[in-house]
Amino acid sequence: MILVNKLIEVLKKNKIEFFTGVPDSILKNFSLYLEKLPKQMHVIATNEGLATSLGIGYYLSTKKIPCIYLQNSGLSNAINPLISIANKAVYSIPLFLMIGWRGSPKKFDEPQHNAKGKITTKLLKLLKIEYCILREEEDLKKLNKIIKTAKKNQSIVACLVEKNTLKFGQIINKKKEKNYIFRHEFIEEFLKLVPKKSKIISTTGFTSRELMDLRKKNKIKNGKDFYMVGGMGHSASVASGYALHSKKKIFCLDGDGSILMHMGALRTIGYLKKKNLSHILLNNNSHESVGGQPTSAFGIDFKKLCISLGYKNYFFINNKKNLKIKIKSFIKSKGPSFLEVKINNGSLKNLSRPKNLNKIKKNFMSTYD
Ligand SMILES: Cc1ncc(C[n+]2csc(CCOP(=O)(O)OP(=O)(O)O)c2C)c(N)n1
Repeated sequence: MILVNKLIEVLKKNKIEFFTGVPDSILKNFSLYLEKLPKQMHVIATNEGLATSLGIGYYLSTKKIPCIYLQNSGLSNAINPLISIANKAVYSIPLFLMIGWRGSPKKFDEPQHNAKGKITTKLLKLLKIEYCILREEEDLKKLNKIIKTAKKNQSIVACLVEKNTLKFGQIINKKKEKNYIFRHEFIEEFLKLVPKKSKIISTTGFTSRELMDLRKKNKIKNGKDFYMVGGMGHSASVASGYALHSKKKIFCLDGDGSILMHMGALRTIGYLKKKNLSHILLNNNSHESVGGQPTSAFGIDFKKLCISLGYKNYFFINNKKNLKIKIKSFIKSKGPSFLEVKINNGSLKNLSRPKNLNKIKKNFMSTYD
């Protein structure tokens, strides 16, 4: 166990004062510390490649090393600027990466995390990124050493953090929620109304888990689901690829963190103009599945955005009033249609996790009787 304050002490001593990244559940106690910092010192980025690039820009203007934090799944988003800009053989820009190590071989995790966890150290080696593993306070000495290496060699270094390593001393009281609908209330009603032969592709985190459990609980056979347990930000593109070659009605259940991560996907949907594609944004302005850290979705006018990108219709729900009627008219509309649902933070308890992924894929791809 490592107290976040002790970790911060090491970073401060090394003049690391700027933080940017995408939140991760392993690093959520670190995020609690970062929440207090002003925008100039901490930016929650929409994807890990952008975080890396923000860090590169910060170095170019200040000559100081930035801290870029991410889940190891996001290392793939970061690889392009890491290898093609910051790498020693290119511009040799010193960066410090703090990586939440899901699927570390020492910890039990889900299939998608195990796949990435196993190759994370290999990837770092391949990228020639020196790293240390943080498990105990003693390991902070190694951290101090590799940051000094980054400075001296103008290189990229990283530390890997396993589950349940970082502890935060204070108790944080979360702000009171607005009076919107809950994600599960919307999904439950939507599932009851979804046409029999339709397909649903749902985003990473609580959305997929709630969809799976609510389908089971209510024994709903209408529609078949594909849970995007990994590949955050790509559910809308998977849905577009499906819609392009199918006549079936296809729904994408998305999150605001996820939509922001690869927002270009919205333009592809608007450009392709598939009538059978309907896109639902469950907007809680936060990364709820990894600790509730804010996204930057607040203030976006999704109506103007989607219509200008080529969607045909925009629908809006923020409470339970006329819920059925609103969902029905969204389902009936000719796409591409966009439905923004403003939701409170708050999820069902004891959610199960999609496990038999091959079976889920086969069921999703199977035809209807
Ligand atoms: C590439 C990548 N980066 C980070 C994560 C960690 N992660 C899992 S779910 C999630 C939050 C998703 O936020 P949002 O789409 O708004 O859905 P919510 O959790 O609020 O339901 C994050 C950051 C991930 N799985 N993949």
